[in-house]
Amino acid sequence: TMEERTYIMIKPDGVQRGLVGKIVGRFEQRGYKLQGLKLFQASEELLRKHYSDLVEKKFFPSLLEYMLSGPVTCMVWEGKNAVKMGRQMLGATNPQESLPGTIRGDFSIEVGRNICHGSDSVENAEKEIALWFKPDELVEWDDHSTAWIYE
Ligand code: DAT
Ligand code: MG
Repeated sequence: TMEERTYIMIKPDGVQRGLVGKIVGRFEQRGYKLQGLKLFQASEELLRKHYSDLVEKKFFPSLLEYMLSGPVTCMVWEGKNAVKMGRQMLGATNPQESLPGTIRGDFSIEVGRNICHGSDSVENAEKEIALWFKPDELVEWDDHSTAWIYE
């Protein structure tokens, strides 16, 4: 449905490399609606929850160090098929397999510096939004371009 939401996060490398505006712009220009946006320094506790399915992986310590190395940019984007389209816009997890035209395919080379995160299911999107945002940080608003984006 049009109300589907996804959690997209620009990782510390994306922030440090000055890619926040470009990445926000891609979701805006596609027609997704911004519901929340903040620059945020993650904590280890939060990242252990966010990546709870990966804590046993051998790359987890380096993933944790990377994600703690500087601020991230947290976003909620809303629109038709936001979760699936969001993943498509990010590109494959490993930038060596990400197609040109995707965010990872255009801006990154290695899996350990892959610029961005996107929820992988509607259920996980709602969990991640609740994990990274307080309810009053999300805004309900009328987007007047909706009628020009959806038929
Ligand atoms: P995604 O970020 O595409 O959802 P994921 O949830 O499987 O991928 O993994 C989360 C992050 O962990 C990923 O963006 C980069 C890192 N990662 C995943 N697999 C890795 C690997 N084999 N080696 C190093 N880092 C990896
Ligand atoms: Mg994932």
